Order: sequence, then C-alpha cells, then structure tokens
Amino acid sequence: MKHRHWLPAAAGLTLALTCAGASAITISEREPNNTGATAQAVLTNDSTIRINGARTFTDPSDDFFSFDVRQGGLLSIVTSSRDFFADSILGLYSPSGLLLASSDDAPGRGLMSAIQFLVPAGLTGRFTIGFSGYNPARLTCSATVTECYDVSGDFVFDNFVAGGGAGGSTGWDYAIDIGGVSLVPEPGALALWALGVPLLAAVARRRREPHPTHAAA
Ligand SMILES: [Ca+2]
Ligand SMILES: [Ca+2]
Ligand SMILES: [Ca+2]
Repeated sequence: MKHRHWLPAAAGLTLALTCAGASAITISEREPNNTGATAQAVLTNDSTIRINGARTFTDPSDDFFSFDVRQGGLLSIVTSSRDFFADSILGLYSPSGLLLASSDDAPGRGLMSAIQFLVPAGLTGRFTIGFSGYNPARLTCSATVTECYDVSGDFVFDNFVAGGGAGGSTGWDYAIDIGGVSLVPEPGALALWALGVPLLAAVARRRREPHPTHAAA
C-alpha cells in the first residue's frame, strides 16, 4: 500500500472506507421510544441498518427510531416479522417532523409495511420512522397503501393511545431494514474524516506527551 510510511492516514482511510462500504449494523430496540421526540437514535456510518424490535402485550407502544441521511438518493425501509399475524404500519418523517410517506400493507409483504422514498439532494439530516400495529378501529388507509390516517385525520403516530399504540395488532417481534445510498457519508466528507483521524491522533499524542514536571516518566 502506498501510504505504508504514514500509518495513521492509512488506518484512518481504511476505517473510513470500511464504514462507507456495504457494511451492516444490527440494533436492538430500546424502550421507551414512544414519540418522535423520544425516538431511539440509530447513529452509524453503515450502509444498512437492521433494527430488531417488539410489540409486546405488556408494552404495545409505538416505536420511533431516528437515523442520519447524509445525501440524496433512494431510501428503502422494509419491515418483516416471523409472526404470521403481525400487522404493521410505518411512517417516515423529515428532519423537521413532516410526514413524508407512510405504509400499511406493502405489496409483496403481506400485512407488513415498506417505504421507498427518494430523498431530494437538499433534504439531509436526521430522519425519523414511526412503527406500530394496525388497528382497523382507529385507522383507515388508502387502497394504494400510501397513506394512513387515524380517525382525527392525522397520521396515527401522533395519537398514541396507552395500551394499544395505534393498534390492536400486538404481541409480535419485528425487524426493520433501512438501506440506500443516502445513509453513507459523501465521498468529500469521508476524505475529510480520513484526514481528520490522523490529525486527532496527533493532537491526542501531543496531549499525552509528558508534562515538564513529569519528564522523567
Ligand atoms: Ca416496542
Ligand atoms: Ca415504544
Ligand atoms: Ca399492515
């Protein structure tokens, strides 16, 4: 490798490229995460994120997760469950909290949800997803599975109901897979990051240098 004579730079670049590659991270859900404001932050440079979560009978609350979108591109969010009776709903919110897309039963996924959203180049930042169970008594969805609204006309996640979240569908585990080019930092940012790692290492080394009063150490 050309940079063998400058190990910190090589190490930083290798780490940065590892982060930018087709790497995946698996995260376990942490309650409470019941509102957009208390969403569980999933912060990573990995290109795909899997969240393993649950809607249990003791805690059937809505589940919110936030993650960083670094550049425009197709953002893919797919949910699944090992339990055949699982019936999810899913919403995607912009960094300013605007509902961008929602899903009840996605084509080919049974009763589980999925969203494909083309993130405009200028709309980067911390996005949030809301996930819950479908309850026909509280929710109506269009036939095209694009939008779900509760009985008050709002999307269901801003109307959390204790003991049921959005729905009566509970008591199942789920997985949410988030992927797309938009999760990975831009090449320019990566280059800066790779340069920054050896710089920080040099600063840290300098700080660790013995103080004059302890020069003998
Ligand atoms: Ca949960
Ligand atoms: Ca929750
Ligand atoms: Ca559904």
